Amino acid sequence: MITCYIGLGSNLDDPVQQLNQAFNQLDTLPNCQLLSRSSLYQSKPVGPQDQPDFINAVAELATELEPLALLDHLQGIEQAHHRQRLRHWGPRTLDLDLLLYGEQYIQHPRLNVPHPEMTHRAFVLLPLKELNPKLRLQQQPIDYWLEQTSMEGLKALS
Ligand code: ROI
Repeated sequence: MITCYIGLGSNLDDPVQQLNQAFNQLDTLPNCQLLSRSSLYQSKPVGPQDQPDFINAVAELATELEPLALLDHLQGIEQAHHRQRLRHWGPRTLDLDLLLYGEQYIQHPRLNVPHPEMTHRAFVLLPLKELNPKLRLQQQPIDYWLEQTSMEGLKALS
């Protein structure tokens, strides 16, 4: 079993429900078990500002799937949520990003792990810290990255 972390994001069509459903779907993937789910966070969009705020969260998943097989399943869940690529960095019903896959580094045309942007994004770092405060990213404790990242526009939902 490998422990991996998946970032969830939505800013269309009842984002809270999109994320709650996605957590359940992650738990039902073959050879996977949802270990824990972070709180939900509301965040200002990174990228174009003329779109709704996002709801973000992180899932901790134990898996026996290989990374690309897991990616196929994540994209299947996105499709089930009618994910459409309307515009680059535009609004979406559901985004599932494979952030970390154990300690592995993966460089593949379809997949880069650790996720290249994750150390700069408060809406990823804060829920991730909730799940694993001792996590290290690029040899640094997660707090190192959080200290360099603006928390503006980010709030935990009850
Ligand atoms: N902005 C926020 N706040 N949350 C996201 O999940 C998110 N996802 C994206 C872009 C459009 C880059 N901006 C985001 O893909």
